[in-house]
Amino acid sequence: MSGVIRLTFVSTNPGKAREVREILAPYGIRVHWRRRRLPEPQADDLSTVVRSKLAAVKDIPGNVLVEDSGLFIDSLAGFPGVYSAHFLSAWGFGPMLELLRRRARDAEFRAAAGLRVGSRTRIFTGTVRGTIAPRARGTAGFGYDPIFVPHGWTKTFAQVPPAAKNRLSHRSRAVRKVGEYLARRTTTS
Ligand code: ITT
Repeated sequence: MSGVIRLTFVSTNPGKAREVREILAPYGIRVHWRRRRLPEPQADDLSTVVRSKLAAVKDIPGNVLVEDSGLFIDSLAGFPGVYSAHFLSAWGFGPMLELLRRRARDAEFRAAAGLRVGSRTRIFTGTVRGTIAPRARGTAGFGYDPIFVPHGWTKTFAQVPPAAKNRLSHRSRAVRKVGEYLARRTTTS
């Protein structure tokens, strides 16, 4: 069977929504962004937060996607991790760059995407490793993109076009699994 697959992505973050839409387009999936703040429990792993987000979108019909993500810095024991959004809006890049002047700069972005199709829910994850730049560079993207340099690159995520980030980002690795899963379900049903 061919045709468009429709999916509602629930998030407050327009940058995430733009990326999810672009990543899923090649699978014939049309993404409708619904802006809604979802409860985030105190938890140190993304999947727990995603399960809670999924529980809060039960009223939305059809295929529904939620996502939780963060920047985990090795030498800071994974901080800011699940607190990434809050830490950045409260403090900006300054304190983190200061802390890393004397520490190792290795880090990873992680994403967990939670999908509900009918009565089934599935969680797909993705990561990308890199280093934290000494200062912010670039204006593309959102969040920590100006300070994250993926392994093998010299530029930050904020210095490249969206398509380049989407080729290897944590979000693209998680969300492409969503695309493959939905496309497979549609062709086999
Ligand atoms: P939701 O409504 O979807 O929860 P949010 O922005 O609050 O939107 P999270 O709670 O998942 O999302 O926090 C993720 C934060 O991690 C995000 O706000 C950024 O600060 C950071 N982050 C995650 N992915 C990123 C990316 O691809 N580039 C830059 N920063 C990212």
